Amino acid sequence: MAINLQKGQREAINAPRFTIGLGWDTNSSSTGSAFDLDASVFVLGDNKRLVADDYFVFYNNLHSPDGAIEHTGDNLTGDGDGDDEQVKVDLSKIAAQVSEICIVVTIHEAEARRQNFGQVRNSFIRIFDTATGADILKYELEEDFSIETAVEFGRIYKKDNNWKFEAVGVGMKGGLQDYLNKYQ
Ligand SMILES: [Ca+2]
Ligand SMILES: [Ca+2]
Repeated sequence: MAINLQKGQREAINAPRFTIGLGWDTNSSSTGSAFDLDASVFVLGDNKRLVADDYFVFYNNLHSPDGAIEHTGDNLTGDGDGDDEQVKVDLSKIAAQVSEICIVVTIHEAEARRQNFGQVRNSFIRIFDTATGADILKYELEEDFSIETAVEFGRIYKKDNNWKFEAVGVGMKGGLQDYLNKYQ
């Protein structure tokens, strides 16, 4: 059974290959235009910067160069229960200098479409064992977001050679470029 985390809690990930599932529901009728949320990961070194530019894995760069991280593709609507987008991680392939994987969700063209996380419901991040499908952990974002257009759902980091997940749930008004400015 999955462990349900609260904001700020941490939990070990004891699986060499795991999948990060992200889900959300939106109400496009409230804004009149399509609502597209995007999951992205920033693969960072000890200095909290991208290991290299192409370690920014998102809908236009689905694989990290070491082959450890795979984004399974862009979901354009968020319709339905369960994971809307997924990122697979294979720790056996991960580059030695990687110490953190930061997972964010942004709203595509949020400003032009006048959309924000105040209109997003049922958002969660979960991690399961890719090989067995067994649930490891889940974090449902219960925060009442309003003007935020980007949210860091969680981060996975290496400590004493073990990998752990932290439920972050911190939003901001901005987009992918702002995270790139921070991590590049
Ligand atoms: Ca998307
Ligand atoms: Ca959904």
